[in-house]
Amino acid sequence: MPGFPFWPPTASHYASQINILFGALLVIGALTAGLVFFLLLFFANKYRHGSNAVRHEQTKKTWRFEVSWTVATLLGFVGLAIWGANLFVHLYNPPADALQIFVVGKQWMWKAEHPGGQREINALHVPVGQDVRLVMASQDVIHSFFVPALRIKQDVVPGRYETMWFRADKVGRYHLFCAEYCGTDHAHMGGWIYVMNPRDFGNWLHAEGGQETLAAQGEQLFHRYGCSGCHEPGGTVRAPRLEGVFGGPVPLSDGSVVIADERYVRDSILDPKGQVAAGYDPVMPTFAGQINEDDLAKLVAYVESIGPQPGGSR
Ligand code: HEC
Ligand SMILES: [Cu+2]
Repeated sequence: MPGFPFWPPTASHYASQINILFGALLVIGALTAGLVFFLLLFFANKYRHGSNAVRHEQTKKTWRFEVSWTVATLLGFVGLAIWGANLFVHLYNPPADALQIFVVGKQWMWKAEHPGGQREINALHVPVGQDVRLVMASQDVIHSFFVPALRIKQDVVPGRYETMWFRADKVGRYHLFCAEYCGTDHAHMGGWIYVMNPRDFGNWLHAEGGQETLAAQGEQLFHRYGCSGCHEPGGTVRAPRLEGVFGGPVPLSDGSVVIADERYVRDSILDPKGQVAAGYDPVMPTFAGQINEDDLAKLVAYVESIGPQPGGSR
């Protein structure tokens, strides 16, 4: 519905779907409320004090009618719930080949780190028509990453990664906000999402680039923080090699199995005793409070980069 004046721009496929869902909710809600209020007023008038409506006669039982309209509205609203849940689940199941960008919220800015090492503040450049996956963290308090034009909003809670994805389908510049009150300058925490055609995006990356990739920076940190001392051959401690770990199942000492995603790697660094890899002693020290979100993103990108290689094995 182009030009509908109450909507922010609609810049993704997902956003159009949300529009349709919103329209359906509005129409069905209005019809249901309209019917209820119509009946309310109709009967209030019919049986008003002094009207000559028949009051003493009990009409025949109406249970068929009551059951069918209760079931019909129930089914209708359960249907809406399933429709909405479906869209919601879609938002948290990114395609495997999505472009991955780390986003860190802090008082009072959004910082983004691209795989090629490009960094930006209060701006996010993305190519049109490509799946983009955001891995988001907060450096301090709860923030909320909100892009009305993409119809995405995700709270970012300190201490854990949140992920979300989108595919913008319209070139342009769209507002980015923080939608969770986070202190004095909350109102100014925001910026722009720049959706570019792929060639412009390539040029932008090139112009911003010239540094090392996120994973290469992560590799340096891997040595600087002493991770390599344990995780590479020749270490004094018996620790798992991290090559090929990412993306695969990891058996834990408590018998459970988890998939090694960004969140797992992050937790392994900040809270190593929380999930101990099976067959190893819980001797890894915690790095909580020593590594900031920017560096964590780099370390995670590094561990990810040495994950399963195409055609390689664990
Ligand atoms: C003192 C030695 C030591 C240091 C230093 C160390 N680790 Fe570990 N790490 C271990 C051991 C032992 C395990 C296995 C037990 C566990 O899961 O806690 C492990 C587990 C892990 C895992 C989970 C691996 C798996 O197979 O599931 C990751 C990821 C990890 N470490 C990353 C790091 C990073 C990144 C650093 C540096 C910031 C680091 N480690 C520093 C000893 C160490
Ligand atoms: Cu905020």
